[in-house]
Amino acid sequence: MAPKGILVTGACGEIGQALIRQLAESTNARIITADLAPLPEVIAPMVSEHLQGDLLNRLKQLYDYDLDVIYHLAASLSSKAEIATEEAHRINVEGTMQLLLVAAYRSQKYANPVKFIFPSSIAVYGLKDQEEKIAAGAVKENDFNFPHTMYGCNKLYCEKLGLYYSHYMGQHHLDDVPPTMLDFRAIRFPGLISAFTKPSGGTSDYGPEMLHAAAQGSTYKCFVREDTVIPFMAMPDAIRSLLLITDAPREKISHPVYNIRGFSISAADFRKEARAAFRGAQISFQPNRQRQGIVDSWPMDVNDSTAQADWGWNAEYDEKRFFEEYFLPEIRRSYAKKPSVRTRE
Ligand code: AKB
Repeated sequence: MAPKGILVTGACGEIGQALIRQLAESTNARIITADLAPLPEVIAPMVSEHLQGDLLNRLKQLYDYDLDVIYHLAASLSSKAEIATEEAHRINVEGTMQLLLVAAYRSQKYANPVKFIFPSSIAVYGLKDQEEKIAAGAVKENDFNFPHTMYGCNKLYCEKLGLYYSHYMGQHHLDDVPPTMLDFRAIRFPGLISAFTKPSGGTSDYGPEMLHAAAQGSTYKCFVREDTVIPFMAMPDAIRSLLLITDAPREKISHPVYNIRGFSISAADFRKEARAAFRGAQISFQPNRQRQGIVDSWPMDVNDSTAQADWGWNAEYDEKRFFEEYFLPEIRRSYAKKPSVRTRE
């Protein structure tokens, strides 16, 4: 049966735009969106209704919608959240908490568990130093849950809130007939890279920023060291993971939160790829202490075997396929008409 209503918060962000395109193509559900900003013109026709403004001011209205699935993408990302911690807490924690209450209320009232899909992040991990980071390798979900950032703390806590509202709220699991609980599912995303949009406010942004700058013929000063390694993922894989976890039967979801990975890559290797693809790409390294500290606390890689086992996850794009079959062809197409783009075929 087709879902009745899907809510996407943070609809104007990178994941939001890519997800809405995919949902509009693959479902006939009513798509309701929310964001501080108006929807981009190309996205607006795909959406039934857009709630513009602060999510926390639109909550009353949200209780009235017939929703099967909520993709709660709105967030203040790691670098921005470090500058405005209180605002980040309000957006990341208070916003999530209130939306969980909407989902919990609807699940119980209509005895139909609303699926609450939550993008968490590698920011929930906190490695002490380079030595620990290298020794840790690909981390598992329950390891190193000691975030160094406000954003990481917010994401980790919201994972716990999701587990609470989907399993334990009111301790009704101890009753003979517990009420229908919402269905919370979370994915910890690595850094994401889209060929169509550029990120802002995050710390993994140096990867996509460098590649987009090279494609546009602009110079780029990378704010982390050359030897920095964290996992990244192609945006189409990220969208596929959201749809896969949404569609997985509930009994297959053995964990409230899953790691997923695409490929781990160093900042130096991003530059190598950018230079090979775009003649004369001007990329230098000028590490920023605070932002470097954030990525140094994130793992080099994550272990996603639980997602593979539970809902058949496997990234389609490794590093080679990412550049050759997704990023370079798409970005060449999208910047093709701009004379400043000098590409090497
Ligand atoms: C960020 O850099 O804050 C995000 C993330 C890794 O969650 N892209």
